[in-house]
Amino acid sequence: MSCNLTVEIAGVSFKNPIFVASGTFGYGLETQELTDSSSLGAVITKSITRHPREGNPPPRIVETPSGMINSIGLANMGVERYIDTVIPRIDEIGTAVITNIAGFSIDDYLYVMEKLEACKAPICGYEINISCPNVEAGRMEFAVDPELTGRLTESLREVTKKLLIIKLSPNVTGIASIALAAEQAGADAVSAINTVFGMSIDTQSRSPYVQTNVGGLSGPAVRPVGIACVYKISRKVNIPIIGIGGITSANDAVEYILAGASVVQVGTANYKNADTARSMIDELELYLAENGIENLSELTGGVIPNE
Ligand code: RRO
Repeated sequence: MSCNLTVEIAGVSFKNPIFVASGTFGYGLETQELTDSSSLGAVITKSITRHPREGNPPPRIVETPSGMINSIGLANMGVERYIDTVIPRIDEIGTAVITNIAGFSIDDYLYVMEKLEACKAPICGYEINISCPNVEAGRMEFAVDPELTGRLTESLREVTKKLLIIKLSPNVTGIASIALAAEQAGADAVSAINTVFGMSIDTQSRSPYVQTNVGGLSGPAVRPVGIACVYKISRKVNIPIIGIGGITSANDAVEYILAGASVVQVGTANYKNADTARSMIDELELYLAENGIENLSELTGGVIPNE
């Protein structure tokens, strides 16, 4: 039996639903010796900002039970250099590229997007990071406020016809309300989740392991959090949901899809093995074949909730 893994989000077609998450795959060029990125559904870049950023002081990563805490602080090359050095090489990635944008004001986000639109960057869309847990200035201001999320989404929608995805934070009381605000303002999809606030302390030195004390927790430890967020969002919005958080196998991806995700992103697992996402594609095809499912879309939202 042949299974159809292709998925469409707002008219953009992807060869399969296995994407790699922002911040875990560089700009899509650094991993070429570690995996075949051309077989992935899409590559999401590290967040790009208006100006280059050094990020937070080290240590900025620590391993935790079934996961890790990061406090990178949005280190990136800035939009100018991204356009000069990465955009001309996008073809080498061999699959759809979605550029992740971060900022501290609506103006910041607009600046980066307008630059990319002006140079006709051959990317298929944008993932808008409103949910970085690791920067003090305007810390998650957009992610926690439906009105601000709506205003930002609306402003960006006016600038691009490309795919517009809003990446949500789990560190809020009502993630579905933020997703709804994004949908109503014209977003094509939402991604959920970014990392969960986390802290880990060395009991000898009494110092937190990351320099900023608190960071963002990711990996299998957060998978049930991500699945619950996707499930709650799917009850409130109609646009596609991109599931993220602790995915290490096709089975994990299927859990997200059953909860309501149309596609998924593999993040922290890339640090262990950058070939993880690629190897999940065959695994997913096997799952579909074994379960007599011809089209992946039949699975989306297929959870049978208890009464
Ligand atoms: O760079 C980071 O510290 C970071 C970002 Br932008 C983000 O969106 N999520 C995260 O866990 N870390």
